[in-house]
Amino acid sequence: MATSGPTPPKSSYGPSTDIQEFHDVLKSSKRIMALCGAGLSAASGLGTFRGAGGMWRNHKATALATPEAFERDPGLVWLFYSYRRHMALQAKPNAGHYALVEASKRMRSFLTMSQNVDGLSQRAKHPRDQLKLLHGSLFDIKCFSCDYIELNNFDDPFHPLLAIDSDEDARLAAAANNGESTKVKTKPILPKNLPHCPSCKTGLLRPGVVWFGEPLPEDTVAEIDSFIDEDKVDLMLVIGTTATVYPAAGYVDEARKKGARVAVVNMDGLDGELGAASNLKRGDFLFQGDAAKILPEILKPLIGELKIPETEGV
Ligand code: BV8
Ligand code: ZN
Repeated sequence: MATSGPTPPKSSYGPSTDIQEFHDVLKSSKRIMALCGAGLSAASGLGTFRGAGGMWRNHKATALATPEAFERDPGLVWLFYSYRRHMALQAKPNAGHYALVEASKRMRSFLTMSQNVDGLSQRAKHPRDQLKLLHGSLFDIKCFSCDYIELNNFDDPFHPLLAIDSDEDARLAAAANNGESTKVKTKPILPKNLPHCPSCKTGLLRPGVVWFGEPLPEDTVAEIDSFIDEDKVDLMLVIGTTATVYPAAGYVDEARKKGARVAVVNMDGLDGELGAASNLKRGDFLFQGDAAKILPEILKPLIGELKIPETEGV
């Protein structure tokens, strides 16, 4: 069946990459959600999970992010998180974080869900009730046995035994980055010498992050579900994430069911791993590149010219 006339424009059956088109959709959007991952903090110099092969001292990062790993060798797991606390404290929020903050201040019904535990959105003063931390924070400390929790502990190191000689780690990460296997002996730390819970006295303290196999914070999930149940969702931004970890990645389809268009901001394109956001279609958007550069651009109708605050509010 020969179809006469001009070939239909490319976006007629795939995601659009046209910022003007996106601006029109943004201007007519009343309720927006955003799902963020490690790529949002990449421009701040923090490695992603997939970056450096997702390895830390030749340990698979995801393998260390489990209660089983903590039971097996709490010292090793603590060194992993102490390294990430140290790196996150050295880092600064970037224009991507600040663009989301401005958008949230200008639109109350703009809800940001972050899988990041690095604290950078909080340090960019993201309105707290519009920021949902799905996987906890490196800077909250919990007890492995009782429900003791200490919020916002920024001690670096958290315990003298967990001091990070970041040059050693930077050397190792660099070696891992260019695929060199790094035979590193991490000095074992005896559990009895690790920080214990001031409340039950017997439990080991642990980072306040959600490990694989652990449920997300109930109150956070309830707040997100009530936002989704409340009304139509016009736009779902999927920023710097492979969207392969659940239930976080499941919110992309949840928003779709509420009528949302999906807009992906990622260094990778359709040939990359976009997980739950890979089935992009007509009406959706794909902006390939650095979130710190793209977010201020695509959110301009809402936030105007983004001004990065000199000092950082902690
Ligand atoms: C649970 C905290 C049950 C710790 C993290 C359904 C199907 C399949 C599996 C499951 C399922 N449901 C549950 C599971 C199991 C599991 C899971 O999803 N497994 C996956 C691997 C298949 N889920 C769980 O275990 C969850 N819990 O299910 O509990 C339960 C229920 C009741 C009672 C008891 C138990 C808990 C999951 C949470 C785990 N914790 N983090 C820590 O950080 O150490 S997950 C962690 O990994 C991150 O938080 C994040 O979620 C994920 C990493 O993904 P990204 O952030 O996307 O990073 P990544 O490196 O992958 O990608 C970076 C992206 O950025 C790339 O696309 C890259 O191209 C892009 N990029 C890079 N630079 C830039 C950029 N983009 C823009 N600009 C740039 N500059
Ligand atoms: Zn305790």
